[in-house]
Amino acid sequence: MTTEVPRVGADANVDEVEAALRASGCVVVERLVDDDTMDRIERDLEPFLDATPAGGDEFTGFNTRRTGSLLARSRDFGFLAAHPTVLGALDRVLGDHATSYQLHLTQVIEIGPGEPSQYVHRDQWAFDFFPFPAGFEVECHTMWAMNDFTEENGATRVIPGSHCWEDKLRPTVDQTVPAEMPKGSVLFYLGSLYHGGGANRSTSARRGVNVGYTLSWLRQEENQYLACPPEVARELPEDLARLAGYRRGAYALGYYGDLRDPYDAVRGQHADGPPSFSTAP
Ligand SMILES: O=C(O)CCC(=O)C(=O)O
Ligand SMILES: [Fe+2]
Repeated sequence: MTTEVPRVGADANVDEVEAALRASGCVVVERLVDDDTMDRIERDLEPFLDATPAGGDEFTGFNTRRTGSLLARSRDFGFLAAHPTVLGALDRVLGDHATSYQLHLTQVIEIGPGEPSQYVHRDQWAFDFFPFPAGFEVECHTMWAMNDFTEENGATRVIPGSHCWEDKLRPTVDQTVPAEMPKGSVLFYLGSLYHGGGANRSTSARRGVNVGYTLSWLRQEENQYLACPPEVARELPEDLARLAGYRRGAYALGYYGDLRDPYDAVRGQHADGPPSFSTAP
């Protein structure tokens, strides 16, 4: 029998979120942001959501739309991406074994009515199925409910505890449980957790804001330098631009030009100013 998804309230401290995430590979933090915040982000993104085509294969979903570049397309999105509870938990589960972590992808996933369940997978398979050592977490995702997530409308389905399972298994949907949650809640799940999008048997779309994070020495799934180029990143708070990838991932990783730190490109200091490579990443 599969256990339920652990859940905590919005007032939970980082220790509680970390403990659940380490034990189960997933956790829901209920109503971490208010409805207005989700509504503002949805309003910013509405034209892009409407213009997004459905997926072109079974994995992305023929009745599912994925709208990316969220940093560039919604000012309020940054509040989700850098929410203190999220960064606090990531500092523990990713930041404990890497110099830093970065955004991996930003997307609204809208599962339309009639979409079947997505196949159950590990997100870290994106790294060409490299067999990372068990317990060495390279990726963590958040899925924010833009509307209520129910079993009927396609709430993300997870297998709590499966982050400890062997790699390259093919669990079935009946081994999963739905991460039901009210609007404004967030589901955390490690890149090693077996999960998948749920089937939408309702008559309306399920919208979730999926923000992934990965160790800074790995390639990002969504290319942030194209999704959020320096002239756009310049409008963001510095910490957020750095989180997007405008910083070195370790001592020498990601420099450009004459040993410059990537954030210099955001500042527009390529041509002059002292070299910045000697500083900490
Ligand atoms: O939409 C969802 O609930 C999950 C989607 C997912 O796991 C994926 O596309 O990798
Ligand atoms: Fe996934």
